[in-house]
Amino acid sequence: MAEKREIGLFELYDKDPETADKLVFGRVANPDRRGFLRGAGLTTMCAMVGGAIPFAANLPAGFIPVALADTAKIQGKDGLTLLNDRPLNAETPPHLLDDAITPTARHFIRNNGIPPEDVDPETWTLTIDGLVDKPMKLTIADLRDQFEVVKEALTLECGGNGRSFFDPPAKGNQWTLGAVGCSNWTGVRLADVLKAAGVKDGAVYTAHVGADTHLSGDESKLPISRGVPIEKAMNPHNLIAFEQNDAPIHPMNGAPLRLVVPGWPGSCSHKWLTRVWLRDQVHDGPKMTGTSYRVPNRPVEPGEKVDKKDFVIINAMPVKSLITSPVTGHETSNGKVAVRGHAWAGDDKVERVDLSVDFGATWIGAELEDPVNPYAWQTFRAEIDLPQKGYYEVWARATSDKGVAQPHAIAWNPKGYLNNSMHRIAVRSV
Ligand SMILES: Nc1nc2c(c(=O)[nH]1)N[C@H]1C(S)=C(S)[C@@H](COP(=O)(O)O)O[C@H]1N2
Ligand SMILES: [Mo]
Repeated sequence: MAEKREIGLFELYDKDPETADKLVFGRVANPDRRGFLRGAGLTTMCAMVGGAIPFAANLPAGFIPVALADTAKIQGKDGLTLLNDRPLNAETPPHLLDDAITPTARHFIRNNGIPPEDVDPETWTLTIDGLVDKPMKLTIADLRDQFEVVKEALTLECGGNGRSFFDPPAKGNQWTLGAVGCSNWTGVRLADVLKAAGVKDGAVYTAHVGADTHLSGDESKLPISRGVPIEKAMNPHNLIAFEQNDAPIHPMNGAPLRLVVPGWPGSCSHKWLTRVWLRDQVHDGPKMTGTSYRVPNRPVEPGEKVDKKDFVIINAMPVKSLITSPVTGHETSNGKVAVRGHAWAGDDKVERVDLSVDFGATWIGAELEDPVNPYAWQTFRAEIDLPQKGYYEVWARATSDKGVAQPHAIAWNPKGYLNNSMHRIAVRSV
């Protein structure tokens, strides 16, 4: 239903609830109540929430039924929470991220524009140009034939994951915890392809281009084009991927070809990839400049105004962990709680994960697995005794091999990036 509209339902409800109501319910609602809902609009709405809405007339104007926001009916995706429909943004509830390898159906989606339709993997090409000795144009078959094909589990996290906890709030997608995943990706090493093209001396930065289109419909504009310093680009774990979990990439995760640049903001991992351009300067494409994917060069007060010139590009993502079991709100009747989750640390390795059930007074070291390969998240687990009946919180704190640990509080920044404060879940012993 999103295709023919100029803007998304969420944005429309935000900006113009009356028009949104008219579109969705087939009539303009009363100022406070939707009144006598009937006709095609209501039928459509009932179909979308999966049943009749007996009290539809009481739903205040401008309210989107929660069921619509909660169940993203995106083909091939399962249980994601929809944050926006145009562009499509959906995250995964923590308990659905329990697997060591994130199933494709549960990998989050972050789109900045409109994905290409009817992509043909047979005719898709990737151009490597700019500061290279031999510019190249490669099909996916060429990539498979000419380069070593590798498969790795790679952690991908949006730079804005955790933004919804910012106070004062930061504009943008209100990600809670689930703009992260660790799927298996199969492809060729970006570094191998760049080496084959011959990186010239003056190349300092990559620029990534994809086939998605700008929300405005303006074909001369790219929705996003970011890049990384050449040193990061040459890291052997960056892949030009054509498979996700041993199958074609999900259309919303960048089919048929995407970059996976693990450890850095997800925005470096360009989807629907058509071109990697080597530049003699820091790339200045859309979402690369201004305050996009940038943070102040110093700690700032929550709410502080920061001059644009004091923003720096985010490189590696910070150390972080996520409790994936039990689900928050869990009740235990045997005085024990088995805790499990994953931890990751940008370009570094996680050295330990500690858990607390007494609001951080004491910590229990969790069992921590090695990553299956560099840049895969690491699973931790522990069984904890709860001393008496009552309410507890489980807090998780990962520490990297550089000795850097997750903070209690958010390091606030104007655009809401890099929230790696500890994950807390509620548990009751009953
Ligand atoms: N072409 C293109 N690539 C893109 C984006 C996009 O909008 N267009 N979004 C980026 C951002 S901000 C993130 S966090 C990741 C998300 O990858 P996923 O949607 O596969 O989870 O893709 C990145 N690659
Ligand atoms: Mo992102």
